[in-house]
Amino acid sequence: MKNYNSDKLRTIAVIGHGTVGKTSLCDSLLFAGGAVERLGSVDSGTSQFDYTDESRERQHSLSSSMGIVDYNGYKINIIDTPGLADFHGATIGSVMVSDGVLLVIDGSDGVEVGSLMTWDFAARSDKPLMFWVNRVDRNSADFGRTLEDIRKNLRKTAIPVTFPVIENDVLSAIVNVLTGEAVNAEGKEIPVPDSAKDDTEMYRMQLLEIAAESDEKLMESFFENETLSEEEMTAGLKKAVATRNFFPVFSGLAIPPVGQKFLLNSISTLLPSPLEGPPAAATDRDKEAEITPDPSGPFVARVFNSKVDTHMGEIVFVRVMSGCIEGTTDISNTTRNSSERLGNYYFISGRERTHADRLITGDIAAIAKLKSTTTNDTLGQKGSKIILKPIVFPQPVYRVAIAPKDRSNEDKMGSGLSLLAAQDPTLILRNESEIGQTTLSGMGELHLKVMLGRLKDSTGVETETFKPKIAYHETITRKAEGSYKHKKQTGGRGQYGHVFIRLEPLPRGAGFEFKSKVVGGNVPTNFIQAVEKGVIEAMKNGPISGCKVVDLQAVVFDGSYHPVDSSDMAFKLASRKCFRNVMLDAGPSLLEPVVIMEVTVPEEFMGDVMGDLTSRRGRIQGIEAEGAFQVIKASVPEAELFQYTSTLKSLTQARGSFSQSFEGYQPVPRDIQEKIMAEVTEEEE
Ligand SMILES: Nc1nc2c(ncn2[C@@H]2O[C@H](COP(=O)(O)OP(=O)(O)OP(=O)(O)O)[C@@H](O)[C@H]2O)c(=O)[nH]1
Ligand SMILES: [Mg+2]
Repeated sequence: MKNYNSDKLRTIAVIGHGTVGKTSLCDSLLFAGGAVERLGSVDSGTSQFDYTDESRERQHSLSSSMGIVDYNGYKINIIDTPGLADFHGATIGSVMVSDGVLLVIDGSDGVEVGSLMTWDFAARSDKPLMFWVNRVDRNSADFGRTLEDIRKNLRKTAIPVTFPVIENDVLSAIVNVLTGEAVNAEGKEIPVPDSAKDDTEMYRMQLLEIAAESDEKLMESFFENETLSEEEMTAGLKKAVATRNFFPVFSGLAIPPVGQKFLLNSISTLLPSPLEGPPAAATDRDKEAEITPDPSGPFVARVFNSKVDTHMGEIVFVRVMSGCIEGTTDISNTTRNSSERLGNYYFISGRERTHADRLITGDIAAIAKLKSTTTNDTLGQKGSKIILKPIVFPQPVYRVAIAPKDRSNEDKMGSGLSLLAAQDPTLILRNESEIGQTTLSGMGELHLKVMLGRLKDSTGVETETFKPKIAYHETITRKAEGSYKHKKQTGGRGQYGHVFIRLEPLPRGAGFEFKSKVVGGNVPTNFIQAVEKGVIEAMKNGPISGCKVVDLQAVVFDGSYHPVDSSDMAFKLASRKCFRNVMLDAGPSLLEPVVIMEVTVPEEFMGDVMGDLTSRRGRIQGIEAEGAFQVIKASVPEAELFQYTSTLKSLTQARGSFSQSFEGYQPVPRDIQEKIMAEVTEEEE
């Protein structure tokens, strides 16, 4: 593949709700742009984007994939992304490295929850955005209604650059408002149908206005001449796209391809080049810095994705944010402060890969054979300390306990899952010592299923998942004191330790304090530490449920010793027993972890979702409107939230989403405490 300079590069991430036809559209763009001779199809398993077994089996894109079109002297990188929310980590990464995004909307269904979610990704990162209204030939499709829906739910300045003409219920043309061209449903050029002339004029006026408004000079020129030259129009629209004041709307069919060339043209003319994009936020030796996209600047690249490729092994995907390198170069992974040798890099388009000999600002490439580089790392020149501001990925909210089916595979499972978790920031593996389980958290049930499928394919390890144990805590509710004498006379040297301990509750979250108020050397100072150790050990397994004990102060205030028989061990044992007895007198109670939930749902589901949260012992703390959605904030015990993702899906027809954060520990109500204690005893038995 020939080398392109930065001004001739464009990267577009194709985003949107699931199954609206993103992958099909990407395949059709490769075909229309002449990158492939045969049109790939998701339905026949020949897609250039959904080509892995897992995506074919599930009939969804499960990670991002790349395509390249050489069009009119421009190299257009197309990144297809998953529509399913479970895989939005990949979608966000792709949006972050694009010059602009293409939000695909179904011509019948309009703006859906996945459209809103992915719109948000682009909005948060300030990316220029264009729409593609797909499947406009369906009987149920209505371009005008869809446009209204976009304008109402997303942005008013969504204006068609191309629009469909329906005559006698069939698609007769796609008209290009900017160029005055049209194609019919077979993709052949035709004159603009008479029935479409009024709409063409109306949309053209809207485009003129938005172009003129983008720049004062253009506004003057518009007032003087009542129109703009073609050049002025393009310049004005391009500026309005870059500043997110204008959102061009395209339309057509992914299958069979209609309208693709108009889109490809506009990607090169309306989207900002990598050099025209904003600088990237970063730190340089811990000071804030901005990385200007400049081919002659220092080399800086962002890793936005990584995976294991069947041919190349582990590969990472990067976007070059600045600079240019050629051939093999020693570079630095500035995030990990390690060195890497960059020599095996490729441009990937569908199933094809081409060895590259140069990487320049704006390029998207796959790099093989790096030692320790993974998603969200920054690569830079040797000696560089520049670290790009990391991509913010969503917090995983679906957590399960996990174990290998064959217990001897424990280590293999751990290393396999660690690798997957390093590649996918929305997957988190933890060894949770407090509950004695390994847990895996992801975005949803399907996400974890797919990841565990990958684990099995790559390592052969099969796994089982369980409901994770809850990390209950125990505490006390009142002051109490008592003593314990550990005394044993067995043959030779005996054991003797005698302590008086007082326990007092501390505020929630305070943890543990230990004090000695022993006077007169009744417990010699050298044994005090053993007394503290005894208490700490006893606190690991509380007397009511075997859970960790927290939020109390223990004071050893008296005792006695034996000059020969006393030892650390004897005092530790005495203190453990004493603690246990005193704690049972101090009104022991069980605490449970509580999380703050922020559940975002369309208004119509608010009642059901709130009712469900309340039935989970949740306390509603507030409700706020966010566009067409309501955000319910509630504090809910973690024990009641297992697989909430699935519950919310069924309660809201998959239109709700939520995030959660740890709030703290709260006392468990009496009746429930008894149930839990019964469960714990059962488990122990
Ligand atoms: N007739 C027709 N079918 C289409 C069109 N676009 C997509 N489809 C069909 O819609 C289904 C889903 O298409 P995909 O391209 O896989 O959708 P997607 O948006 O990539 O889906 P996810 O990857 O799950 O987000 C497939 O069966 C396609 O054949 C279109 O323009 N016309
Ligand atoms: Mg897809």
